[in-house]
Parts: sequence; C-alpha cells; structure tokens
Amino acid sequence: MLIKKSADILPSEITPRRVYEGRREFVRQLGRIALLAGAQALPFAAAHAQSGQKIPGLKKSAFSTTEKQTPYKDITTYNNYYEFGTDKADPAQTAGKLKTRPWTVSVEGAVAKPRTYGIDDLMKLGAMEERVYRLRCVEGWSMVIPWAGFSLSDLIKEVQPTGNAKFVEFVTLADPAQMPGVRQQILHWPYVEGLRMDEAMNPLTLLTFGLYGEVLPNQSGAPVRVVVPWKYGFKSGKSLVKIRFTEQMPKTAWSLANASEYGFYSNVNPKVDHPRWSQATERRIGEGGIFAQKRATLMFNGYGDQVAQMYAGMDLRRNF
Ligand SMILES: Nc1nc2c(c(=O)[nH]1)N[C@H]1C(S)=C(S)[C@@H](COP(=O)(O)O)O[C@H]1N2
Ligand SMILES: [Mo]
Repeated sequence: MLIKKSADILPSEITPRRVYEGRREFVRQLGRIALLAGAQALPFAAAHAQSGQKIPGLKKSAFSTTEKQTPYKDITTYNNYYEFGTDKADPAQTAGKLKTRPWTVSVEGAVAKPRTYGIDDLMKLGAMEERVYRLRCVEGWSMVIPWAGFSLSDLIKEVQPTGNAKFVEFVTLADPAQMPGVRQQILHWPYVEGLRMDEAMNPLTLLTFGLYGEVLPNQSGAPVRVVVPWKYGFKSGKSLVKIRFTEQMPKTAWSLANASEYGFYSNVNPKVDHPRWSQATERRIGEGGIFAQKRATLMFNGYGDQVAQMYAGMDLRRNF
C-alpha cells in the first residue's frame, strides 16, 4: 500500500510513548472524576477525553460474526491512518492531539435536504448497534472488530438523495496543524473514498462512532468513520468531515495515487491478486504474530450473501 516511505517525519513530532501513556492515564483519571461529578460539570473532559466514554444503549446486531474478536490493544495500536504517519504504531502515538469536539459533518451534493450535522446530533440519528465485522486490509492482514454505529442508509434517507445521486463521496479531515502526515506528500490530501449508491445504501455499510462499546479512539477514526466490511480496509475512511452525493464516480485518494493497483470497487476477492502480491490468504492480527498460520481470504470477505447480487453480471477482474 505504501508508495513512499516517510522516514522524514521529525522525531520531535512523535510523542514519546511514556508521555503518551502518561496523558492517557491522566485522561482516564479525568474520566473517572467526570463520572463522579457528572459529565457536564467538566467541560474539559467533554472536549478532550471522548475516547473511552461508553456508548449507551447498544443493541446486538444480526450482522455480527461470532468469531473471536481481536483484542482492543491490537485494534488500537496496529493502524493505518497515514495522516498520522505511515508506520502501524504511528497513529496511536500521534493522534492523541486530534480535537474531535466540536466537529461537524456536512452532507451535501445531490440531495433534497443538505445539512451540516454536529457530531452529537449525528450520533442520535440512527439506532446504535454493536456490529462485529471482519476487516481485511489490502496488505494481507485482518481483524475482527466490534464496532458501534448504525447503517449509513439511516442518514441517507434523512437527506433524501435526488435522481442525480449515483455515488457517495467521503471526505476526511486533512489538517496539517493536527496531523503530521498531512504535512508530507504521502497521498493526495484530503483522503477521499467513495461508494456506488447501492453500496452506500446496503445495510452492512456502517456509520461508525465506537468500538468495544466505547467512543472511537482517535487512531481508529474518531469521531466518525465509515466501515464497509466486504471491501478492503482502505475504503473505510476515518474522521469524516463531508459526505457528498455525486453523479460522477468520485476520484479516491488511492486510485489517484496508483490507479493500476487500487480500483474504485476494491471488493475483497481472493481470486484477483494485487499486482504485487497474492490476495488468497490473510494473517489475523493478534494470532501468534507473523508465524501464525494464514487463513484463506473469503470472497467479499465472507459477506457474499448480503452483497454479491449488487455485482451480478460485472467482471470483477476488470472492476477491481
Ligand atoms: N482518513 C484515512 N482513513 C483510512 C486510512 C487512512 O490512511 N486515512 N487507512 C485505511 C486503511 S488502509 C485501513 S486498512 C483502515 C484501517 O482501519 P483501522 O486502523 O481502524 O484498523 O482504515 C482506512 N481508513
Ligand atoms: Mo488497508
């Protein structure tokens, strides 16, 4: 996935681990105090200590896998979030500064009711569920993650797309002041992703606010991301600021970076290899490191029953 190795992140920009962990502990203490005092009494906690807060009223979902869930520690320390650096450990160390309140998501383009949602209003829009999904990265690793969110279709119905809405574009935050990776030309910022309208409306497509029952940590895409479980992980954009309905197929960050390697569809497909490696198998993170036995990658990441009919008659080798 990596195009250019970014060895030139200034060491001073990377928070030393002890400082980072110290801050986490401080924030955790604040959270406890906030619980005792009542959250409103501490505006600082509300503004800065979102990560770790419980998401109330989570319902179980019929879409969840019963597979063993990847430990929280692995999910939140082995990340791809290039705005915060290109090493897997970078986002956990550098995303702590990201300010996730106040935060707005503007929903615009070919819709009858465009609207800018404050994040807390957006969270109330649908029935929040826990959805345990497999996530398969194009690099050949996978995890099982208990997300918290609701179907993106709940939001789409609210804004009423017009007949011109054929695609949905997801634009994510690109703030050089907060994101060391954005100060380098790793990708064409902002990180943009997209789905066809029927894919966006598929009930599996999750507007995601949390994991393991708590608000998303910053490195996982706080305060809101999309999760599209039958596609390679890079389709699941983090820290969304804009959702735009378009007539034309969006130009995505990865296809702009390398169109021959990263297509618009990017459905998980063990029979269509990446030009530089096989996609037939995957390594489950948290299972015995690099020596763990690989497992077979499933067509549509195992979600074929819910999604295969959307691609009936399409040549998935051409539309990769
Ligand atoms: N904004 C943004 N979103 C992103 C990425 C990124 O670099 N920037 N990486 C993608 C990739 S390649 C993957 S595999 C998933 C990883 O999600 P996770 O770190 O929560 O497992 O996020 C995706 N979303
Ligand atoms: Mo990925």
